[in-house]
Amino acid sequence: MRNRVMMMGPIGAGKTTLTNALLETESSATKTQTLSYRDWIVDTPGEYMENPYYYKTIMATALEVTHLIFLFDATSAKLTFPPGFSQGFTKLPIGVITKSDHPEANVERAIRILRMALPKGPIVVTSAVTRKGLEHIKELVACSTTQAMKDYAESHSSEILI
Ligand SMILES: Nc1nc2c(ncn2[C@@H]2O[C@H](COP(=O)(O)OP(=O)(O)O)[C@@H](O)[C@H]2O)c(=O)[nH]1
Ligand SMILES: [Mg+2]
Repeated sequence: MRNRVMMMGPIGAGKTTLTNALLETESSATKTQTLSYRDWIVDTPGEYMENPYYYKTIMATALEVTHLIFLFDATSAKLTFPPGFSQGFTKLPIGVITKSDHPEANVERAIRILRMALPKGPIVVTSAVTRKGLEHIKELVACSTTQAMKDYAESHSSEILI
């Protein structure tokens, strides 16, 4: 299977904006109403994360991808994922902090909070505005094993790839 990723995160976390930035497309970031398959990315409506009614859909769709991106908004102080959430999936996890350019961003706090949901796996600090971190996401999705992701993260370790 060609490597593909599903975006997971609450409403407003920046899933659609990040998808557009990664694909360099201009699909309007109007509210995402349904699963949206776009090239190597599956964008999800935030409702899927916030309403247990959709958990089955999330689990079924996760089977179709190789990687899961868990997004966390750098301006937020509240984790919406359950602790250890990423470990409930057998797919390669990538944590992504969004909106690091925002004046109210607190990147250190965001990393600390997201780590609770993602005990293992790389965390990339990004901005769809400045395009910070986007190359790291593409490289990590190109990795097909946990070890390859770990090697990439270690060899490119910085304040934006943890
Ligand atoms: N400053 C800033 N704002 C962002 C960034 N990414 C998303 N946003 C804003 O956050 C809001 C929600 O984004 P959206 O992609 O629709 O979130 P979604 O519900 O997770 O798909 C929009 O107003 C975006 O413009 C970013 O990197 N920086
Ligand atoms: Mg959306």
